[in-house]
Amino acid sequence: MTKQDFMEKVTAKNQNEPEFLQAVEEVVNSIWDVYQDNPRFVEAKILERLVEPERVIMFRVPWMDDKGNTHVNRGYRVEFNSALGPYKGGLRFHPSVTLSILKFLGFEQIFKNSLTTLPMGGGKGGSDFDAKGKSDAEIMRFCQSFMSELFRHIGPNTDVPAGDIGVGGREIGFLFGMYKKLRNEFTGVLTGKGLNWGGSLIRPEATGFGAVYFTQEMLKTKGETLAGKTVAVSGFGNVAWGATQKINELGGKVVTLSGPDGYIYDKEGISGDKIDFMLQMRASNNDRVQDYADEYDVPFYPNKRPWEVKCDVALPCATQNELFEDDAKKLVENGCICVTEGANMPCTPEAIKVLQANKILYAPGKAANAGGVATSGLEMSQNSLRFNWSREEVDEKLHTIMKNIHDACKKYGEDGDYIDYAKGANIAGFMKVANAMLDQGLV
Ligand code: NDP
Ligand code: 2IT
Repeated sequence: MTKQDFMEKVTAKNQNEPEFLQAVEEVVNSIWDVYQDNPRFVEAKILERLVEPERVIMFRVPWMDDKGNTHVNRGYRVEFNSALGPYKGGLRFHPSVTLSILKFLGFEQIFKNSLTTLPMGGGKGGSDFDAKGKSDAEIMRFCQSFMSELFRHIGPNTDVPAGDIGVGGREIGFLFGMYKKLRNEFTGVLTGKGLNWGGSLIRPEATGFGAVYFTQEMLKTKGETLAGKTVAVSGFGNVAWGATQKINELGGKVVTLSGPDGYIYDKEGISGDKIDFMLQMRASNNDRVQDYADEYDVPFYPNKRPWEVKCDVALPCATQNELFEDDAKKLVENGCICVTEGANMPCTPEAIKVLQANKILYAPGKAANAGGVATSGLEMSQNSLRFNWSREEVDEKLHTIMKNIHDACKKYGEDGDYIDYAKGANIAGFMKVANAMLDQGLV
């Protein structure tokens, strides 16, 4: 079968799932040659099996608002692949959530989790719930209703959800409380838990820290560091917050943040109290980055993306498909040398082509943002040990994992004087999962 035949079959089977097909195509393009070079994989139809989730759970989530009105949302959990360990991956609560988006995220998670070297399979879940304007009590009732179905399908050795867009510490708390009540069990069934009830130090910062550690490793290959560099960040949520902290620590300057409403430009740099203000914006559920411009009297550009700003490094940390071909061209024109994906699949395939053709350092999310799930893996280990590591211990383990992911991508992606990190990440992630699937027979 040719690559085109394969993609045609997957497309026919998964119509109306553009994000999922985008993620599959990207992986298939990278691994096709390696796949063909391993007849054992081809005979066992590893790729055909890999693109089919092991299980998809879809359920009704009814809840009542503060005024007594009834609402119904749709809940999902995509248990994609358990060759390397229990299904592991976040929950996303956002009105844009569809099965296609959760399948793309679950599919990416398989390779990402494989790259961490920790024993975790791939999964993702969530709901089309819109937290905008909701009270804490409404969010709690929604989370409780969501868990009153999900609890049947998860467990510390089965499937371990965590946060993603719209799901942070508060939501994990409400979800955990309901799981514990229904199962009468205090276990490590979710990660991103509060520090005094089983959470790990550094987990909130981990995705952003990890993306910056990965950036440091990439810059090192060019004899560069983050000191004195201007960085454009998108989003203003959990990942953007962690990344902004670490960039400041390493002497870089973050000049932008963005939301669905536009972006802000702070030429003095986002540091100190301004980083804490990001937490306030995230918790306010009002979907606006403009609040930052109002608070600090800096320019706000409505309905625009931050990639038109002159920067050395760009860190998309908001959502999928938020950096397009034209944005990539602008970044190149403005002298940007490195693009690190903090979000999952933020660059479109056309944008990636532009970055790679111009030999810009480019790191795909499944490698660069793996620090979040890696630290979730460390949280699971601590829960099993019934013991907590110190901040320094977790940070050091995270840092080592990110360096190792960088080196694994380099090993499989090095091509002359350019490292194709996307290809490297896909091949390194795939090989482990494919071999594990072969070992475990036709299941
Ligand atoms: P948060 O909910 O904390 O923040 C998400 C940010 O992106 C918010 O600023 C949000 O604004 C914005 N956003 C969401 N949708 C859109 C949109 N359609 N257009 C523009 N902006 C948007 O989520 P996280 O920081 O956790 O997640 C950000 C990205 O990082 C996602 O791609 C996620 O999958 C990825 N990621 C997260 C990890 C984690 O551990 N949390 C780990 C690895 C990757 P608003 O909410 O107001 O819409
Ligand atoms: O996309 C991701 O890797 C996450 N949202 C984190 C998943 C996790 O299980 O910590």
